[in-house]
Amino acid sequence: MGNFFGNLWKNILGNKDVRILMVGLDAVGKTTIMYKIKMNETVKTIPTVGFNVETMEYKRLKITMWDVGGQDKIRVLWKHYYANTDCLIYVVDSCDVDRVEEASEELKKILSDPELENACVLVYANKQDMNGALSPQQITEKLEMNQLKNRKWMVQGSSAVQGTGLLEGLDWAAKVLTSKKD
Ligand SMILES: Nc1nc2c(ncn2[C@@H]2O[C@H](COP(=O)(O)OP(=O)(O)OP(=O)(O)O)[C@@H](O)[C@H]2O)c(=O)[nH]1
Ligand SMILES: [Mg+2]
Repeated sequence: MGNFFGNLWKNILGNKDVRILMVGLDAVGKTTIMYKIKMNETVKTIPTVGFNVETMEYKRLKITMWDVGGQDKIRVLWKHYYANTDCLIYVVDSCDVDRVEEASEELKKILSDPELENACVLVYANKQDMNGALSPQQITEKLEMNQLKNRKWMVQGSSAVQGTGLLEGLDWAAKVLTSKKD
């Protein structure tokens, strides 16, 4: 009953709290993406050791977005951020053909964790502004997204430095999250 009124209230006020976790290999553009979305600015980044967290209101959602560093040695820490995640944003450097296999393996590992079984997955095929970038369709294939079962997912091409594609992806996530029951 309490929950019923809680949800009703949220619908009236339009402030549903959601948690978004952003991970991906190092230097793919996660921190750049987060601050581009938050402030519409391209910030100068250094490799993230640990995490950045920001809150933002978007389309009737109050989003808490976690951006966790992706260097090899600290990937073991990702799992500590999984609990209560509504949406996973997985960022890929579309130009880094040499590491696309590694990116695919890491994503599979992440999605095998039961704590994330209800999370939707938005993949940013980032750095589309650079020559030689794999297309979002090619990234979809390399990551074998079509093999995902019982999971809402989308692959969105983006350029964090130009700001393209970011809101299209977030719009998709917002639609999924607003329609999702608590
Ligand atoms: N050309 C281009 N460069 C980008 C893009 N997004 C990020 N970069 C650059 O890629 C480099 C790494 O970006 P970060 O945002 O620090 O990467 P990260 O994923 O947060 O890296 P870690 O914190 O180490 O996990 C920076 O020099 C960015 O300016 C993009 O869309 N296009
Ligand atoms: Mg970072």
